[in-house]
Amino acid sequence: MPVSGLPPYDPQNIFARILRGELPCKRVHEDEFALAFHDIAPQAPLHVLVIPKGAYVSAADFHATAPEAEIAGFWRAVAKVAKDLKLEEPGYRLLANVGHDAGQEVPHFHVHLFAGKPLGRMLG
Ligand code: IU
Repeated sequence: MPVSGLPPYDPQNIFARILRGELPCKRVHEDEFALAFHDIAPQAPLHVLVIPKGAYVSAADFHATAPEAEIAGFWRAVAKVAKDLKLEEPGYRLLANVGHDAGQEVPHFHVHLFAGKPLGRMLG
């Protein structure tokens, strides 16, 4: 059972299939540790998802069980995406839903990157 209380990792989840190239995505960045692509239903002018290449159900699972190199590599990829898209100024938001109450829909850890307008204090 993963740390977040979600079911065990399902290798057929949609992001696993994107990682294997079975489904397309609008790729923004890819390296050894992470893949970043545009969200299919953007909630901001810019809405990118960054996912680790490893099989982790949630942020809780990832941070508790991934090797340090994968954790560092993943977060460096997140920062690189923001920098390459020139978002450091005026800024951006990172968000990760963990589990049921947060409304996590896809059981493969992902970070949402929102930008492109003033985002207010809180989402939904
Ligand atoms: P959540 O944090 O698990 O709720 O976010 C899942 C996101 O994945 C959500 O913003 C969807 O629009 C997005 N998404 C996608 O980009 N491509 C897909 O094929 C599917 C969901 I299914």
